[in-house]
Amino acid sequence: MNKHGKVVLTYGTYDLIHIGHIKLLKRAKELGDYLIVAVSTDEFNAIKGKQSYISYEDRKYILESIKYVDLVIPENCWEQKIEDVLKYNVDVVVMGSDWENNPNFEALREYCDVTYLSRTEGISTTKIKTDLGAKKLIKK
Ligand code: C2G
Repeated sequence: MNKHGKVVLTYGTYDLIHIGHIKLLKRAKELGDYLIVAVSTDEFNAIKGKQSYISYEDRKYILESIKYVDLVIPENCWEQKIEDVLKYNVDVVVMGSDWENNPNFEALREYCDVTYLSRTEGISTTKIKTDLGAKKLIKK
């Protein structure tokens, strides 16, 4: 808890923000009063084997513009999660169901609740990139 009430924390890359991200953030906020998003830095994305199209600074700016989001912090590594939970007095960590039972999140149950929410089907940053790439090929 913090002065705003129940604190929710979630992690992600949030590249090319889409409806799946927004629905996750909306439902995460509904679980508490204050939503913190730890957004992957470009360097951490490289560790995750991902390269985002939108820079960290711009992904942070976009997330800060979303009405469900109260604070955006950097996600620099896998290991920072316990520190984040303690530092921000987090009550619940929320992730999409593709992370269900992942040890990185299950380990947090000693410190806070952990909840997985269903992923929004039919949309992903990878699908957007693939579909746009394919369309470009067809146009030629
Ligand atoms: N998500 C969703 N529905 C989708 C796509 C994504 O609910 N169609 C959720 C994911 O489950 C995740 C969040 O939106 O909880 C952000 O997704 P990504 O940006 O793809 O995040 P990811 O690369 O999974 O990074 O330490 C954990 C990682 O940083 C998570």
